[in-house]
Amino acid sequence: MFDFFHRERSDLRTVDPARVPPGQVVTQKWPVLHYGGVPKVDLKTWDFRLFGLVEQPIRLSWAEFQRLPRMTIRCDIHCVTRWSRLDNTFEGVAVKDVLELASVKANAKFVMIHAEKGFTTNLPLDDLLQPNVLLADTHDGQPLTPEHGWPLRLVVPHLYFWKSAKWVRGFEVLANDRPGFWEQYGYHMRGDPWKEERYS
Ligand SMILES: Nc1nc2c(c(=O)[nH]1)N[C@H]1C(S)=C(S)[C@@H](COP(=O)(O)O)O[C@H]1N2
Ligand SMILES: [Mo]
Repeated sequence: MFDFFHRERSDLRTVDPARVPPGQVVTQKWPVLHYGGVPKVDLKTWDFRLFGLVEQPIRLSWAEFQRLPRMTIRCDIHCVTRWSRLDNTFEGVAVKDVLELASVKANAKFVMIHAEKGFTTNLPLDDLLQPNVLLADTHDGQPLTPEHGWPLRLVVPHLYFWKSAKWVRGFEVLANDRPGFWEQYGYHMRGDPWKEERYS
């Protein structure tokens, strides 16, 4: 039988089953998954844009982004392809702080995330406003590697990891939901791993 007191003391490889959503298998590695190639990014021309249903459209340079207040989260990753990676540390800027810069309009309900090379993913605004949702540039104390999204990726710990867009470049605030890249192929519009919202 599972004994979490023993695990806390000694056995880091013993996994608390309550932390693993249905249908998931825990891995110690961090797989790399994305469509297409790893984009080449130039920080001199990089920007992050907030547009759509906002009072004040915003364009942040990399230097401006670096000046925003930072925070660290510890979270588990759950990929729809059935691997989970526990205890990740990400550092970056809280998404709710970034959205506040633009002040979203009263009828805003959804956000389309835009990343390099036209990758998109959609999610409800309420999910993005959760306090531990981050625009992250480090993982476990190191700068993100290019294949994991350097210079900046979204991290939405409570949804399947395909919502956590790598190489993110902007948020488009919307009144009505619209499917992003994987969602157009049938992936779920929200993607809660605890409800196994894999496909629509
Ligand atoms: N820009 C971009 N972000 C993306 C993807 C992608 O194809 N392009 N794939 C998503 C998917 S399906 C997953 S599972 C995670 C994988 O992140 P990782 O490679 O850091 O594990 O990135 C997500 N973010
Ligand atoms: Mo994925």
